[in-house]
Amino acid sequence: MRSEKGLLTAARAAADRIKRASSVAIVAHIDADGICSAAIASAALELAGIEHRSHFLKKLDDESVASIDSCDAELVWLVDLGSGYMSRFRRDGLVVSDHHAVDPAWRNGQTSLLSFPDVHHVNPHEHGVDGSSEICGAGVTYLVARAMDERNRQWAHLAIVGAAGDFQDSHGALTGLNRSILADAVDRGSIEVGRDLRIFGRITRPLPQLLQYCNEPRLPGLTSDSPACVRFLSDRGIKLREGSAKRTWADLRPAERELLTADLLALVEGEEAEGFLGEVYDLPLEEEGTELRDVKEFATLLNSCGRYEDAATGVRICLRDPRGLADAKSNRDEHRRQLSQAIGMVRERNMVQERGWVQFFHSGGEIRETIVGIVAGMLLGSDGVRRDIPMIAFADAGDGEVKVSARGHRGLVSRGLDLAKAVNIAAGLVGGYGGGHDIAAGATIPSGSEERFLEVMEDIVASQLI
Ligand SMILES: [Mn+2]
Repeated sequence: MRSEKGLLTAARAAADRIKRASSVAIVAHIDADGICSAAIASAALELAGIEHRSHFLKKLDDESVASIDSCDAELVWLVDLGSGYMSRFRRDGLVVSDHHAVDPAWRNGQTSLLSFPDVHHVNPHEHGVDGSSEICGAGVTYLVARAMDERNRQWAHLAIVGAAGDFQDSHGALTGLNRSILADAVDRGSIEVGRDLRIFGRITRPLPQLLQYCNEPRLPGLTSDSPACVRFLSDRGIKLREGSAKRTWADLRPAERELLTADLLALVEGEEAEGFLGEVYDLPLEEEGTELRDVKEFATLLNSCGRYEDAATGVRICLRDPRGLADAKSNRDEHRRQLSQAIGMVRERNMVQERGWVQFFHSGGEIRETIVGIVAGMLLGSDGVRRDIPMIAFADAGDGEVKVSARGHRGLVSRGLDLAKAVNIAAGLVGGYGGGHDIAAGATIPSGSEERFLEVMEDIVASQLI
């Protein structure tokens, strides 16, 4: 049964426990939501005067569970991860604020954790609240922080950045508990809600590039075609520069924005148009003209920090360290350079192979496993690469394991594609594990099982799309 009250009660109990801690180790996931979660947790502990440090993990596994068990901090606070492993921890002094699916062994009460009474688990699924769509890890962590001290309401906007990072706004607006957290942020003046095209790069991308790189949804005749984008804008009398500065979507006058919005909406058809026009979330307290002014751009910046093992810089940005952004930018430039190099390599060597219902490439050890999924997504539907079937990418992950990334798009999802389900089943059948979202999923499988994995994926994807 749905009980937001139950969730808030669990958050309150966790908050009371944290406030009694002498030292806390925060352990977070490295994506945007995890970084926002860690920032909220660390700000709350700072305010409470509790000694703390943060650690970031790509994923939980036996090794990280063991290091959490043996961690010498008095309390370990896991944020945006942990729920799926509840039955495997063996320690007292544990708080988990997470929104992922809960370990069924723990739910059934078959856990040794029952013999560790000092454990607090705050998770929406335990209270009938949907953790995949209506609250993220940073949101749950925010509920705990707010219960620790009302002044932590100042970080409500970070919970919204986390939600955007986890695609919880992808249908055009936030829903459920995210909306009440949004109200906290609006109330504090840290977020302004607007209605606009939800096109990535509204604040920082020059107009032609904004259109050229628009991938969700693709703009027929514009995406990936730079001269066409310039023509499209000049045909409509839109100036590309103001003095020497390149104009962005945010610089458009209202009449220009209305004109472009109408013409761009007319280009996009059917299911791909869903959520294209909707709510946008601006961050008026952040530095003007930077990606920190838009939740999507903010989340993307944090993701790029995480991918380059610099989540700590992401936390500094969240907490408004004035030098954080410059440091993150140099990381991000490196990230872009590696992406374009990787895409160039896959294209030049014709590495993409088509099968009936999936296409794939195997990058071996040549593309970092942390970016191979983005490469797969960017290739999907680009020149000469099919868009009617999902893309699967393999990258060696060391230790006899291969990292798998599968990418679709909204059009395929609305036809029934569910990559999380497909990847989870296929990985399980070849001795690996995986999951994710319907539109994007990942797995780790044993080296040498790629062919078998592809066969299973093909069967499942076929049954989803037929
Ligand atoms: Mn998350």
